[in-house]
Amino acid sequence: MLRFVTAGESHGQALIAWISGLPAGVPVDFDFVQRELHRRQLGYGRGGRQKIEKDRVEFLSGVRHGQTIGAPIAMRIENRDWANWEKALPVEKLPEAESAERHLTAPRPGHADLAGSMKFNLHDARYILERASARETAARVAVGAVAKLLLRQFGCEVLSHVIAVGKARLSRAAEWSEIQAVCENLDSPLRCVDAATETQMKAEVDTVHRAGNTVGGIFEVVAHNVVTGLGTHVQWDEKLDARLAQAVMSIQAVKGVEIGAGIAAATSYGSEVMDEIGYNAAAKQFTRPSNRAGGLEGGITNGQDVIVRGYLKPISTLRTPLVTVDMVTKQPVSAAYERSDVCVVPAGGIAGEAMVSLVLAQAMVEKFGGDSLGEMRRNFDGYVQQLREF
Ligand code: EPS
Repeated sequence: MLRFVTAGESHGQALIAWISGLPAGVPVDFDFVQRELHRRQLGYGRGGRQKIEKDRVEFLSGVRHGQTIGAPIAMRIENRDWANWEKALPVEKLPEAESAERHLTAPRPGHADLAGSMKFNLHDARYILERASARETAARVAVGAVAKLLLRQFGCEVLSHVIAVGKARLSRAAEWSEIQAVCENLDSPLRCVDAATETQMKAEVDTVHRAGNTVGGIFEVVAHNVVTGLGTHVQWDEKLDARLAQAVMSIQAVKGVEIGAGIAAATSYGSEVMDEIGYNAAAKQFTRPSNRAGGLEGGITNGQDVIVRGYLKPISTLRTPLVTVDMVTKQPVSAAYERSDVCVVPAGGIAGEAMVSLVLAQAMVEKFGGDSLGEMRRNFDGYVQQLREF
């Protein structure tokens, strides 16, 4: 079973990522993992924090001589900002340093601040927001990168692009080659495949930035070359579309998840939604003229690209703050503001790639198993042969 968890707070010493259940013998491309971390930090509309951090993964276990050994992999990502918070958030209780503590009692509407403080019975939202922060996605991207390395062994690649920022929206489908190109280009401001739409997206970011506001949007994750038959229709919690939806919904600020034509399909007729089936006898392959199902039918991958969209609300830390209530005095006050991103949609997409990769890697390990990559590959190859002979 492939499992992963993260630990760490936004302004603590470090983020920790842990993944277990990978077969032994998966080559680890360290530059690739570091590049994934770097990709998450990019994007037009990011805040001051990304100027402080230079996220890098240190592997602590489970990888030796450049490959996995089947043991749990632990990774550490240093928070450079810790140096500025060491006095405010010491591990020990230091009465002499109480004046340096940075309590936060004006919860931001939309953030976990108030609900979390009430639930944990803490009159300081600092303890909640430190963990609720999307900084945690750096750890997910680290484990996601390892999942990508496994998928890569079976020819599968997972990338993302931005299809909407505020009201600016890409009005056409993107080709896989376009998504590859825009992901290659680390100078792309918002990872949008269409230059004119990207200009409109940047204008949205500029407008809200000037107003002290924030803006959300939509990212689209595409998994290319996914084998037919991952996931199953037989139980609700084993359906791969449901598992993908949970994984992407769990990303901070994501409020909706769509698979394929998802939302538009609800207001279309059946003939406009389904992907007709053909057969290429020479290639011994079933074919589809379209992919509105987003690569999933009955909770099972059908060999088409898997397409998952995450809908992000605008982030809840506003420079022009909203009205809230102080958790201690119960008086109306302005919501807390320290610094903030204006738009995190490109970064959300990188977290989305990680989550989709992790779910696909889990499904691959479940279906093809094996303690070593060689054993898993034999199982995979035998199954692919079965598909060819179907
Ligand atoms: C983030 C780091 C955070 C925020 C952001 C994501 O850093 P700081 O709070 O120090 O500015 O920039 O977190 C949020 C969007 C949020 O709502 O908490 C990061 O590294 O991605």
